[in-house]
Amino acid sequence: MKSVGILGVGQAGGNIAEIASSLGFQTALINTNKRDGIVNTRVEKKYFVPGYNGAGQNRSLGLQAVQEHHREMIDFVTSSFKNLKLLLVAFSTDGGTGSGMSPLLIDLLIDQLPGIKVGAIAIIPERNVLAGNRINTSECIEELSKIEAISSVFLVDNDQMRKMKPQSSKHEIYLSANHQTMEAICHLLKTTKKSSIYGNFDETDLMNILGTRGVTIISSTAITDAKTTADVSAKVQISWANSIFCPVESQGVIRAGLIYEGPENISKLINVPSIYERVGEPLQLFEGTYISETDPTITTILAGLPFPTRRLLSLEQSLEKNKERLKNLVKKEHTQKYESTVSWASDLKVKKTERQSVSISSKLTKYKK
Ligand SMILES: Nc1nc2c(ncn2[C@@H]2O[C@H](COP(=O)(O)OP(=O)(O)OP(=O)(O)O)[C@@H](O)[C@H]2O)c(=O)[nH]1
Ligand SMILES: [Mg+2]
Repeated sequence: MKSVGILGVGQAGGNIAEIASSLGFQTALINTNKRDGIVNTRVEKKYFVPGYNGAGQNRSLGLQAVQEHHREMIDFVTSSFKNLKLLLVAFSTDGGTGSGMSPLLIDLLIDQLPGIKVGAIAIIPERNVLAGNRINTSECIEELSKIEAISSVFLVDNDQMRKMKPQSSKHEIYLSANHQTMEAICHLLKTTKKSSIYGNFDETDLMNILGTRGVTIISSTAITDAKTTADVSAKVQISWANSIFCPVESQGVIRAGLIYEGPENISKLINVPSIYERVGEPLQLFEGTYISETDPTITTILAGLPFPTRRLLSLEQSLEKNKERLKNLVKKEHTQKYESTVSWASDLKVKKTERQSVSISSKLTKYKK
C-alpha cells in the first residue's frame, strides 16, 4: 500500500483523487455537493457536508463548513487512511468549496494526524478566468503560504497544460493536468521501491524532501540527445519551466532530489552544481542512479521554493487594472434600476372611470328637432 494518501476537497480535488485511486493511492474526498462527488466512482471514501449544496464559488461557505463540521471531517480522514507518511490535500484555489475549506482543514489535520506530514496539491487556474476566481486564488494561496507546519505544496498550473495543448477543451486540460500531477508523484514512489548498486533513492529520502515547507515541483526529461554536461543541465532546467507545476521563478530550493535512469555512459554527463546553478545550491540533495538500457531520463524534485510571485501577480494584475470598474459593478448591483422612456404611456391603459348614466329624458331632448 502506498504511503502517500490523497484527500480531494471540492470538485477538482475529487477528480484528482479519482485518478490517484486508479494509480493505487489511498484516497478519500470531501465535498459540499453530493452530485459532484458521486461521479468520482473510484474513490470509495466520501464525506458530504450535511446541510450544504455546493459553495457557489463562495470561499466563506467552504470555510464555514469546516468551522461547523471539523470533528466529523477529522474522524473521516483518520478512519479513511492507514499507515500514511504523507497526506496531500488536493483542491482548486479558485472555486468555493476546496479553496475555502482546505487551508483551515490542512492546518487542523497537521495537529490531528500525529506522525503524518500534511501537504497540498493546489490548482492554479488558467490566466483567462474571471475576477471572482482570481480573488479566490489570491486569498487561498495567501492562507496556504502562512500555515506554519505544512509540508510540500504542489502548485498545479492549468496554464502550463494550456501552453502544451492550446486547442484542447477545458475538460481535456483538467484531465491531463490531473494525470500528469499524479503520475509524477507515482513515479517517485515507484522509484523508491527499486534497488540499485549505484545509489538508491529510498522512501526516507523522498519523505525528507516532501516534508519541506514551501513550494515543490517534480519534473522529468529525456536526455537522449545530450552530448555534453551543459546539454544535460540545460535540458533539466528547461524541464523546470515546462512541467505541469508553476514554473520555477527564483532561487531558494531547500531540499532536492535527482534520479537518473538509463545507460551508464550517459550518467557521466550529469554535473550536479551546474544543474542547480540557476536555483541555487540546495541544503541537501538526495540522489538515485538506476542503470538500465532504457532512454536516459533525469527526474528532479525541488522543494522549499518560494511562492511564484510573477505567476500569481499575472492573476492579480488584471484585478488591480480593473479595480474601479469592478468596484462599480458591485455598487451597481444594489443601486441599478431601469427608467422607462414611455412612462406617460401607462396612462393609455387606465380605464375611464364609470361613466355617469344619462337620463332618458335628456337623451330624448338631445335628438329633438
Ligand atoms: N486541473 C484541474 N482543474 C480543475 C478541475 N476541475 C476544476 N478545475 C479548476 O477548478 C475551478 C473550479 O473549482 P471547483 O473545484 O469546481 O470548485 P469547488 O471546490 O467544487 O467549489 P464550488 O463548486 O464553488 O462549491 C476551475 O475554474 C478550474 O480552474 C480538474 O479536474 N482539474
Ligand atoms: Mg463544486
